[in-house]
Amino acid sequence: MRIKEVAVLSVPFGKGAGTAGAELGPAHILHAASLETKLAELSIAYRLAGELRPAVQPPPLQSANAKHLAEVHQMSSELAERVSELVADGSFPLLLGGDHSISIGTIAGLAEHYANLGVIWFDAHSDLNTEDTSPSGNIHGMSLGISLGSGIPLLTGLRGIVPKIKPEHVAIVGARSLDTGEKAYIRSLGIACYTMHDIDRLGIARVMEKVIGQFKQTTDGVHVSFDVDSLDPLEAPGTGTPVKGGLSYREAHFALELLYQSGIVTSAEFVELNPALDQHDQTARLAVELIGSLLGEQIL
Ligand code: 6HN
Ligand code: MN
Ligand code: MN
Ligand code: MN
Repeated sequence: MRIKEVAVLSVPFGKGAGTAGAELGPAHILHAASLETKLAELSIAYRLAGELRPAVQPPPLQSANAKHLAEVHQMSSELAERVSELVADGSFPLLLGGDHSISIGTIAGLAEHYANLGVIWFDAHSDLNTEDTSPSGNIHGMSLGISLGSGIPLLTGLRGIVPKIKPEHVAIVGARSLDTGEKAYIRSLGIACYTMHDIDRLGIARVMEKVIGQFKQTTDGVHVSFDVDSLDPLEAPGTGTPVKGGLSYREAHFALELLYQSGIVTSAEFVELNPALDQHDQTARLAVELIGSLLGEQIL
């Protein structure tokens, strides 16, 4: 990737998740785990672009099964605008979450610049629920579906582009906890979903080669949405919805190293770090290391 400058934007938002604490993520990535030290080591241009913190409490919105819809809507629309500005500036947006509902805003902002945006969704889950299928009502479990145009019109319609992304430009990596409605959705749209079973069978290298092959000719930008619960909880305990049997330390690094080498990535976000559940900032430190791999850190 030819990056002019990485622009780091903090999104301390946790109301899309069922467990509080993800709003503390950016502070821990920046301070406890020192992202700036890592970025400085990489000899790439970067700047801290501040944080997105909506000023006023929005009036509540009616919804059948979507908790904190008003807050998620307000955050998403402000984030979409900020992300769009960062891309217009020629920057590589690097978002620090926050829970995974922030992707709704991130992808809405990116979609203004990329007609064929690819999205690589590292996650134990697929976040493809709608109000009708969600077992929890937590919007962080709906964000990929919303970006694909399915779900609450207030959110799918952000910035007037519906859908933001096409099913053939999505790849989910690391899945191992899918709800019934999500499985049906994946099958009916033919979404590329590399489960942990696939990763066990093929190896992470082959999986990432397939993803890169899927996107290389057909997308005009690629966003990496990295939910830290894609990682095995033994490596990354600091997250609200941990699921056993996830990506190992090296599988995660290797996947991101391969993405760096591919040169296709144009933006990224690291989400679902919950410092309140972390152990001695282990997960925050791993997130910073993984950002290093995605941005070109090499062993030798
Ligand atoms: N995430 N599928 C579950 C739900 O409540 O919809 C879990 C979602 C987790 C969302 O981790 O970003
Ligand atoms: Mn997620
Ligand atoms: Mn998840
Ligand atoms: Mn979660």
